[in-house]
Amino acid sequence: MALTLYGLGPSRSFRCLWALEEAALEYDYINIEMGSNEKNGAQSDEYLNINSQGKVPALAHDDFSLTESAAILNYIDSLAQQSFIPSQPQQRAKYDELAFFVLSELEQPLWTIGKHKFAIPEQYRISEIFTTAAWEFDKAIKALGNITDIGNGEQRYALGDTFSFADVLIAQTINWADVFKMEVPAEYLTYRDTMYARPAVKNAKAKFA
Ligand SMILES: N[C@@H](CCC(=O)N[C@@H](CS)C(=O)NCC(=O)O)C(=O)O
Repeated sequence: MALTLYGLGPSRSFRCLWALEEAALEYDYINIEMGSNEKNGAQSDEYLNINSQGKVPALAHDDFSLTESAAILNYIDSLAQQSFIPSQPQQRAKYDELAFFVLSELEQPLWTIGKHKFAIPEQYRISEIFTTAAWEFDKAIKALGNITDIGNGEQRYALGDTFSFADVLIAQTINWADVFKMEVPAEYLTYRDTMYARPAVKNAKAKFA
C-alpha cells in the first residue's frame, strides 16, 4: 500500500501530517505549491485529478484519493493499529461534535480572515470583514469552553483522559488563531503547547522544515 499526503506547511494539511505520525503509518509527503501549474503545483493537471479544488490537504492511497482534513483523519484512523477516534457511540458522537464545531464554527472566522487577506482574488476582498471575524472567533472560542473542559486546566485532552484526533483538530486551529494574532485565552495556548510538544508534532514539522 502506498500512502501520499499532499500538503503545505502548517496549513490545515498539518492536521493530517500530524495524524499520520501519531498513527505511525508509512507515507510520502509532497509539498504543494499554490498558484502553480508546474509539477506539484496546486493547479497542475496531475494534482487537480487528486483534488479538483486545487487545495490542500489531499491523501492518495494507491489509486484512491480523498480530500477534507477531517475526512482524512477518519480514514487515517481506520488504517491505524491503534484507534484515535472513539468507537463507543456516545464518545464517538462527542468526537463528531467537536470535529464539526472546529470545521464550521472555530475555524470559520480564521479562514474568512485568510481568504480576505490573501487567498481569494483581490477584487473580492473586503477589509471590513476583519472586525466581524474577530467577533465571531471570540464567540466560538467561548463556546469551545462549553463543549470541552480542556481550558480549565484539569482536563488534559479534548475528550477526557485519552489523546484523540479531536486534539489534533483543536490544537492546530488554536495555533492558527495564535499565528493570526487573535485573542486566544492563555489556557488554550497552554493546551496547544502541551499538544505541540508531542513527538508526532516534531516529526510532522520536520517534513516541511
Ligand atoms: N475544508 C477543507 C479546507 C481546505 C482548504 O481550504 N485548504 C487551504 C489551505 S489551509 C487551501 O488549500 N487554500 C488554497 C485555496 O483556497 O485556493 C479541509 O479542511 O481540508
